[in-house]
Amino acid sequence: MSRLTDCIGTGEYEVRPRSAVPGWLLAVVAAAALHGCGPGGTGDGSGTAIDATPVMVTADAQTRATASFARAYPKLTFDQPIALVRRPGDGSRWYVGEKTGRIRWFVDSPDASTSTLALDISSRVVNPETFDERGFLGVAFHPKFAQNGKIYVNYVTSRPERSRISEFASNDGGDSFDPASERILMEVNQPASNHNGGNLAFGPDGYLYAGFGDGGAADDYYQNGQRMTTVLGKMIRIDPDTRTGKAQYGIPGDNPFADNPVCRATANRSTACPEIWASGMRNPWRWNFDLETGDLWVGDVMQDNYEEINLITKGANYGWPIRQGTHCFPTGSTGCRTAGLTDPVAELLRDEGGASIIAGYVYRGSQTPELNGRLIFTDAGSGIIGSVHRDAQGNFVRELLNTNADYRVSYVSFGEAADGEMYAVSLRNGTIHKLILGVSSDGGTKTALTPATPVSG
Ligand SMILES: [Ca+2]
Repeated sequence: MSRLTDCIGTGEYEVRPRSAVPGWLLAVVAAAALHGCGPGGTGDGSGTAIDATPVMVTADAQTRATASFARAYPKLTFDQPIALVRRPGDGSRWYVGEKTGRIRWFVDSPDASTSTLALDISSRVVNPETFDERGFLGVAFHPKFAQNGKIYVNYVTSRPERSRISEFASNDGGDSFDPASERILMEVNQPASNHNGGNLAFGPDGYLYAGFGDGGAADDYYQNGQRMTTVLGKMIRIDPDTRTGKAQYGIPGDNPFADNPVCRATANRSTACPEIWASGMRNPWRWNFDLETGDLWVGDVMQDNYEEINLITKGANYGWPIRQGTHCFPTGSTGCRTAGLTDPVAELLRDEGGASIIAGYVYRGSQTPELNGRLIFTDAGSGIIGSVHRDAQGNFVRELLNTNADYRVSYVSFGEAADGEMYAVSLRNGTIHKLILGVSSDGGTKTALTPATPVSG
């Protein structure tokens, strides 16, 4: 048993490492400091319905794929990369978000050796040490970027410490972004350094989604998970192209609480925030839309024992801090409320390597058809790789594809290439890695492929 008490404001964690996993402590501390600590997922961009009580199958003995991360673009390293995105409809280059407050791009070629600085707002970002959940945390291109040149970023400011969602504009098609073009859409006070969420993505509906953690500390100390008068502990959905009232964004008319006045960073209010798409999250750090189905898959970083993969539907409540995974919280308690709460479709236990779940994309590539339609995930604390998919009966099946992955690397975010292949960034090493897949028929989860290029350090 290993116990991790994550999400303390200082980013310090108490861990009792498993002797069989050298380095666990370091890896978990690193991971938890960044994402650790956060529950829930929310929001479904497509309206795809799922059962309120998912049926979960966690293991089977069928032929399974194994997976590993192989170093890609070996001539390139970045400064604490946390995002890997593309311009809509363009596979010619990657953009890398760095936690220190910069965006760089490079030509998508295996031997790429240089990257170009496109935006530097590091002076506006709270000092982001490597093992700190604050910093520059997310970036998303407007779906009509080719026409309007706009991107959106999510970062944590200092004095006061707030999460900020801003728009920046490019006048040269994305070669650079003007730091003076910043339009602040939203700011949210952050009572503690951890659980900031940080991801941004446009749904197939054209709206901008964001995830916020519960405000930090531990045990939902600030009681935001179930509090509907704050966007903390929520998935939100806004329209950056319109304005509602005095807000710098619009409220989509079909949001669950669309008729309520917009939320403000510090305002006391009695009605649910109209920005909310789903609630009951702890720290929805990484999540993505399945471009084929529109499903929104959210990895919600949990506290003690059960990391969550959630499939988000409009208005659903994902339970934090009443539930953790498919269990009552606090761990070991019984008889908790379940009515009106939606459990995750899959969970990753602490003893399996769950510390800071990192949801990737639903694989839609062609190089490994046996993984088609599977949500790929990893964990920043253990490097474990797994997938979730629906079987023929509609049950959700979680499979662990690699339990021997390199826990030292701290993969914190995925990127989806134009051809559907999947990549991940290493916060710790500053490197980019491609998900390499193979097939094993041994039914065991301990057989892993050796990365094509060993990871150093
Ligand atoms: Ca939950």
